[in-house]
Amino acid sequence: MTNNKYVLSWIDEMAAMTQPDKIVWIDGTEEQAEALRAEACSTGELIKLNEELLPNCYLHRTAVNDVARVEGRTFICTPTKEEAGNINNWVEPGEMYAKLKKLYTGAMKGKTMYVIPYSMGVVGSDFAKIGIELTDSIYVVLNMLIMTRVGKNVIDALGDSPDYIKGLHAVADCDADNRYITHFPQDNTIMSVNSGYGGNVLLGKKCFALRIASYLGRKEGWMAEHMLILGLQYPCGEIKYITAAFPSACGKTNLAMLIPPEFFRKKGYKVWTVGDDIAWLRVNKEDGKLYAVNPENGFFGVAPGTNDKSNPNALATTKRDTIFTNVCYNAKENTVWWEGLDNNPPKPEDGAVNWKGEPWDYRTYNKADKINTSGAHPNSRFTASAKNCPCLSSEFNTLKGVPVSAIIFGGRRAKTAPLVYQSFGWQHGTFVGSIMASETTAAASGAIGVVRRDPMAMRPFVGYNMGDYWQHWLDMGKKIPNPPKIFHVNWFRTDDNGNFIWPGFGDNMRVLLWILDRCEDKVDAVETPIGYVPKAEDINIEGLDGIDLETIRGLLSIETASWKEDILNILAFYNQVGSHVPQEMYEELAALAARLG
Ligand code: GTP
Ligand code: SPV
Ligand code: MN
Repeated sequence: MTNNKYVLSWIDEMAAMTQPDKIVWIDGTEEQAEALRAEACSTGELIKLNEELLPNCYLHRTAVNDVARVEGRTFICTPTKEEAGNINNWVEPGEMYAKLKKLYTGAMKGKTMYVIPYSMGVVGSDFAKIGIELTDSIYVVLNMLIMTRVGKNVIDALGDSPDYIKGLHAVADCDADNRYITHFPQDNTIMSVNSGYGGNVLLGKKCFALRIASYLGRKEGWMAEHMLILGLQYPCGEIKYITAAFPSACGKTNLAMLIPPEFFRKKGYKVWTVGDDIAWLRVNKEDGKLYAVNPENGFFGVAPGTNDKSNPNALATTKRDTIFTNVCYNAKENTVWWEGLDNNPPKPEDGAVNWKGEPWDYRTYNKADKINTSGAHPNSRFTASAKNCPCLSSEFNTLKGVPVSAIIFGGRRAKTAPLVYQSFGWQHGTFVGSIMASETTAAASGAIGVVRRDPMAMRPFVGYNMGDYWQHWLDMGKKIPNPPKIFHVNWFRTDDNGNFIWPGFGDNMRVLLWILDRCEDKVDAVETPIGYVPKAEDINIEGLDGIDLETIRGLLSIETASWKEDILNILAFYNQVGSHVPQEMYEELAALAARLG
């Protein structure tokens, strides 16, 4: 497939270590993909689903101990610990390479090594970057075929250049105690071993497009962020673009595919999806604005909670050509199900099988112990092709990106954070991003529902020192002549009974409209210690049942006491991030404390 000596010698070296029986290049053709699907079905790695109801769809189950990203086993291996910073796990590269060598040696014996040449971003765009993933998993190959752009044209675009990201993945024994997700930014290298779960093994995604790319972005003057990208179309036809960073399983896919409430839909408002998880951002020289592309080619979305009402666009996207991972199986129908899809779970007599592959009785479901009693794992996912998304933006394959009017940060916070507020400017907006906090979710292994700091929703994904990352945000602000405005939202405020107050989903459109009006100075706001907050009557609640002006006032209220309490937490977090925290961040914190009194 290539004469590129850098590629060939690296593959030789990796094959000598892992010792596969054979090496197969992935060429991106449908014939090859189909043969691999058939092979995976013959070994039980995939189950082919009902061709009439779910054409070209498959079910896969990962090992029970391997269902989410493992942040505790994810490492940034820079020459010094200081470069990786205090928030990342760090091991010196030589030591990590030695440790990994033992785990990889002979790991592909009796197996095939697949070589996947892929591009993050449209081949030929200034944004695009090339990677090659070596893997012994057909599941990984088939997911990468959906999530990235794979094929001969990628290898042709690389030519004889050494400029690509090397990725080595082996499932090995899937031993959780020897699971390592490692990054060597200085070597453009990713090595992943002993896992078969999405974010740990689809190396183009979090490993490359966020951790390695954030490192490259700092070096080269651009940004890689955990952000969705959407276009909001007004009745006049004009489209404005927004990016939003929410932590894992906090609503990016849902917001990106939003369907406006009927009242707005009838007037001609529409939302188009450019991306649901990752944005690469560059300054456009012509108009001085920040432009965004989605480097991915598909969606690796959370299944539970996805239904006809919450996200019909995502549901429609998964109706063909989709790989489902760790969802519930209906053997009678040969279909899949998950909690929150509908009120009709497969019954034992339908041959219901849970995400672990065991017979399942829906009547045993216990909200307090979802992992052991639900049909689908809380972090079960669909891998679906962007081209099947009914609301895919016509700019999805744009070479130059879409101009960003607003950047939104947000988290899952039962208290403290109001429905929406606007920062005072780029520097204060960077501060707002740096102090983000959110309840942890099932997307990463570990406790769920614990509030932690998750700056810019990038805590698990910055490939270098968090303090330097904040400095990069400040530096970028100075390089963007017409920067986007920066906002913060919280869809997850709860009442005294623990129920969400804001209806969320499609109704989030109402908040987006206020945000875009602010970008154009079309609406006033109230200046508060934390930023600009809407006047309650400026959030359009027409056609919204059960929510009145008083509820909106409550959602927008600022609990001064809990903000004051947070100041010390933020200070402690900054001290933990350490000596690289920019002085400006401490100044913003002091200014916030002063405004709160
Ligand atoms: P990753 O793919 O892990 O990065 O997650 P994501 O940010 O794309 O999260 P996603 O949109 O898949 O949402 C995850 C969960 O949040 C699902 O269970 C949704 O039902 C729920 N959710 C999304 N939007 C809202 C909202 O506006 N309100 C409420 N209450 N829940 C929401
Ligand atoms: C996330 O956890 O933020 C995801 C899923 O988008 S994974 O690809 O597993 O990282
Ligand atoms: Mn994500």
